[in-house]
Amino acid sequence: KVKQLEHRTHYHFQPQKHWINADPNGPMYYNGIYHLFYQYNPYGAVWGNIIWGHSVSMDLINWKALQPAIKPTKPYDRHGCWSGSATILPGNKPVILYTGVVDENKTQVQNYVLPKNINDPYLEEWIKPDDNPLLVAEPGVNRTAFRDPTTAWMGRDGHWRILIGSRRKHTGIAYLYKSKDFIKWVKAKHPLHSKDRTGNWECPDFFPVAREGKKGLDNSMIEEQNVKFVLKVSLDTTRYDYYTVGKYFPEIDRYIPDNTSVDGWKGLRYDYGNFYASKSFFDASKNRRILWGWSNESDTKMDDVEKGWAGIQTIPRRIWLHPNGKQLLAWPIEEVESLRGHKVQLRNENMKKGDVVEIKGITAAQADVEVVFSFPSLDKAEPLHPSLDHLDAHELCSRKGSSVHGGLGPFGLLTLASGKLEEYTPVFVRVFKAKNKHKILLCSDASSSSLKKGLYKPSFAGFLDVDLAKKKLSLRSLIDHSVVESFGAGGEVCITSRVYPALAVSDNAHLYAFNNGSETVAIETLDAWSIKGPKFMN
Ligand code: DQQ
Repeated sequence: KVKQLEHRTHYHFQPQKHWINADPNGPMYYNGIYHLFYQYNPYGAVWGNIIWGHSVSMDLINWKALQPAIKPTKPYDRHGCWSGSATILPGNKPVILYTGVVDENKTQVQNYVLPKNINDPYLEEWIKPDDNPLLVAEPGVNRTAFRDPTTAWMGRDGHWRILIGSRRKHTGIAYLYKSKDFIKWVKAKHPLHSKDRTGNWECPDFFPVAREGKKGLDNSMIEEQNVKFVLKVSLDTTRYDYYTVGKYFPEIDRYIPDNTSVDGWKGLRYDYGNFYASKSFFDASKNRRILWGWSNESDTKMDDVEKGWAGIQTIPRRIWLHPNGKQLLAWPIEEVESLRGHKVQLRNENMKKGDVVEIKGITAAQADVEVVFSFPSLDKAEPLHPSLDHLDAHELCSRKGSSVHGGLGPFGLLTLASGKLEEYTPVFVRVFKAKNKHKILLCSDASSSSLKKGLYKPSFAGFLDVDLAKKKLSLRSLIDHSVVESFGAGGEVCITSRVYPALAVSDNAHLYAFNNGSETVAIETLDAWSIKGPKFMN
């Protein structure tokens, strides 16, 4: 019981018990209500027996749990109701496409469900029309890697289009299917996109983004002026979501990533930490695009079983195109601020090398912290030794952790820390002088997060591409018992860590700011709030 409670999150979405691989399924806003469906095992805290759990909300923060929306009942989904998406058809009619698993070999087909009663504000019951399955893998398509239909978009020709994730040998593929009536689907001659040596593509997501501003766009707004496109895929071998920003050519139904977007393993990430099988949707009530992601556990299966639950959803994030046009920015939806309670703040506090400043007066295990650090110059940034120059951010972070002294940094926050710093999850910045410009590392390092053995404690990290002319860097962290979700430089790099401290739990958790670099760093502004638990009604 104690175990169940001490690491359970209080304001992140999770069902009362058992497993979710959240794969946010079919998120949508419909007639004033947000719907979230998720991959759920109703019998235990490990993956299996997958059905669609269903919850509804007016604000994406307080949730009401409903009965499961889709369960295996038919020959075409008897072995599992896997991931899928919602589309709102003309006439304001929602429809859900999902993957059904038909046999023990995991043969996959695509099915659809419709609300039983369109006037039920919660859309609680869903029916499976008789013309299912809609789509089976034709010869040449790998039927055990044929899943996760996207939200549909409509082309100029009035035909709907969807993507289905797949692979051919080691090439990841997003197959394109077209339909005039949403029932009869035909595979297009070419996939929308594919990439060799990426393996199976799960949960593809494809959507337009405005070139300027934060406004989100409906998936069918392909003809808008000044629009770019984003294609995200999930790579299952490493539980890794990457995306590219590019151009969609509707006449030939092809997508080509910009040359500033790397396609494949070195691609851009929505989040460099525990974040997988994400999906976005267009929120027509606030004209924004919202991203959900599943944050899996980092402790052992045995721990999950003992806790009685596994898997959470990250806080929904608004996403939009960075003014540089090369990547997305992501920021926790504004509604999370309604949970902010008691606040403390610091202003213009200098931290010399070795200083650790406690942020007292808030519930450090359940908090929201926003901080702007500033520094007088970049001169002390340590040169990046040529032998380290080729390392990716993750590797660099594991070698240059928060306690390894530097020049400009490491500085940042010590989250979920025990009173004597036996445990802490540092979220920090370290600036290196590289060949032509500075390399700015943002790190969320779980390696010191717990005294417990056997946990997965990765040093997650990404590089920030910010202009340091102003000599400032900002950071925000949402802390919730076993999760730390961090946003560097206004959401350029996001990192979610799942951690399970032995000492730094509940009231024994502390929050500090620190500097281990020889350059003095100022906490220009720091605002931290205790976060109240929203309502999760079962
Ligand atoms: N999870 C689902 C699949 C999807 C995978 C099965 C991604 O549909 O490909 O639970 O986590």
